[in-house]
Amino acid sequence: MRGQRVIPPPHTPRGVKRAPAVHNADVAAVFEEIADLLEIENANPFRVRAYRTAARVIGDLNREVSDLLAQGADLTELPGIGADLAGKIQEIVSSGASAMLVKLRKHTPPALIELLKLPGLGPKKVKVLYQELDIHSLDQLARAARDGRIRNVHGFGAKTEAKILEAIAAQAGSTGRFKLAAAAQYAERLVAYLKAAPGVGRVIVAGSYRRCKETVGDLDILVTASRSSPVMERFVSYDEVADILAQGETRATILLRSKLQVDVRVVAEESYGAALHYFTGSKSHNIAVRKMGQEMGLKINEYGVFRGRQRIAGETEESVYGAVGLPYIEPELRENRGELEAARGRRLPKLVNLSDLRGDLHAHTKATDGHNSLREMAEAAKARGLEYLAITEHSRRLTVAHGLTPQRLLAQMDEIDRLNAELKGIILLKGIEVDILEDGALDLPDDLLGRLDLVVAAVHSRFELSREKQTARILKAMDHAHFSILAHPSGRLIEQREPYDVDMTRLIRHARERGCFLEVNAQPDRLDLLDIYIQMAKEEGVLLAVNSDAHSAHQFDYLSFGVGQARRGWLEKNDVLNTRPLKELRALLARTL
Ligand code: DGT
Ligand code: CA
Ligand code: CA
Repeated sequence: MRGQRVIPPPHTPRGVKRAPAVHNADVAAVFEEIADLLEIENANPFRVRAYRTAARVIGDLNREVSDLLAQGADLTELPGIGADLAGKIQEIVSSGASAMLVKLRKHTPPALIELLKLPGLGPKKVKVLYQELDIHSLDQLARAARDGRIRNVHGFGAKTEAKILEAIAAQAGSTGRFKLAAAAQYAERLVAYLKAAPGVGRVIVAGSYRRCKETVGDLDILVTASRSSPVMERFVSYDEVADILAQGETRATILLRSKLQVDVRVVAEESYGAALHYFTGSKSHNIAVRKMGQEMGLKINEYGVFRGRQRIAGETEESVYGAVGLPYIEPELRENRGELEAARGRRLPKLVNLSDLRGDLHAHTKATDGHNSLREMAEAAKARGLEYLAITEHSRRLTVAHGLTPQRLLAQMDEIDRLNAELKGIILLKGIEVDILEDGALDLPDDLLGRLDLVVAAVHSRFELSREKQTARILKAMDHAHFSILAHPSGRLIEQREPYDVDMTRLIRHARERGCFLEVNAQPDRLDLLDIYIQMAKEEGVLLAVNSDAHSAHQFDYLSFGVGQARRGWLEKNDVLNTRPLKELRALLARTL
């Protein structure tokens, strides 16, 4: 068999690049995709089935169909293959492609093709999701699954919903890193599981996770226990384990089904601080601290701080820092970006906490692309201890999100007035997330914007503009009399879309001159502004708003990730606009030029 293969079709001229060998699996895949796309198009079920049958027949052949063709075999002798399909097979084998598939792909929204690639989602389900929930991207699918909206769709249920989440996570995992919020879902369940092992003291996730990095490569879990073997046994028998990569007496590494890798280390209680410091990192911070120790004649490792053979610290992280003459440094600062100098000079920031937030200045309702009513959003914000919530729908230009026209915005403003008269313990602010148009104008009339409590403005189009044009566009928007906050200032979507090219330093300086603000958007795929620019904004004296950008009532949960990002940017309570009481906030917003 082998010797007979790869005979080029007779019409292939010498020296012309040949298409790579086409295998039966390739032909089958083309037919499967054709069947899927036909099904989404509501094609005749018999036609769909014919392609599926052909895919199976070719896929199961014990000889390469390209060999058969090269030998002049008649493919219509195969079960289920008529003249039409035989012709298509010939086409695929000789050209490596199918004109029919190319045409079908052109008709189908590209996002649906992406969804189809997700294991467990066939064309029937994709079609239902598209039609009933208006889902046309992987991101929207993930959001809907997390919000529990998929289980209510006919034919789905909670189990399918969970499977979808797992499949999405697996796909995210294939890029190597996990977004912090996704990692948190796996970490929390695993930590609770490990805590139940016999003899366990503390269980804490260290590494980049503890430093609140926007993505994590793997989880590093530290456990204190008198005996390590029960912890190790329990860890490797966790029900989400796909593979045990390493297993020793006090450490093990596993791969979860989601493709997230987890390291666990068991240490004695007396080494807790030293081990936590070591495994929290960052590596560069650790090396710098160790060097300080060396200069003082100390040895620092994951078991403790030693002078000669004597252990002088290590039970707590404070004791480790104390041994080198430093105050405690918060994990989010440990990137060797000036925190050691600041610690030496006793100039460390007192970082903002989630509980410092008094309000949220960016949220959507089902009037546009959110999922809950005004009242539901207000109640959810109140339940989280917030005192005010700005409703900031998209503006008309953003048609995919059913952006508001002036009339619809006016109607919502009236509704907010009515609701505010009724609600207790929470105040809704009238706002908008207005589009910054390509020329820097805002997407709604000035007089209308002037009647709002605040104007959040954002770029949602023309990401590809040159640095010069993009910068000029946003600077001009900031000059607008009613501009309050620049939302998700860099425009990046983590691992999906790079930031647009813009001179962030100029935007920050301009914000200071105009008396306006920048956002730290807490959505897990945004976490935008980026930490280094947050720090720069702080140094320039620009306040930042840590906003959820919630599209449903439980997305106020995301605020904790926004606060994590703010902490990575060294922000203190006073650097954050929405830690201010409402009266003070109103005064600050009114100062916007
Ligand atoms: P990741 O997982 O890529 O998001 O980033 P990390 O920071 O969690 O890195 P990882 O998991 O490789 O290691 C966890 C911590 O262990 C790291 O933050 C610092 C510490 N560590 C790892 N390797 C070394 C090393 O060679 N020297 C020192 N001093 N510390 C290390
Ligand atoms: Ca890690
Ligand atoms: Ca690790």
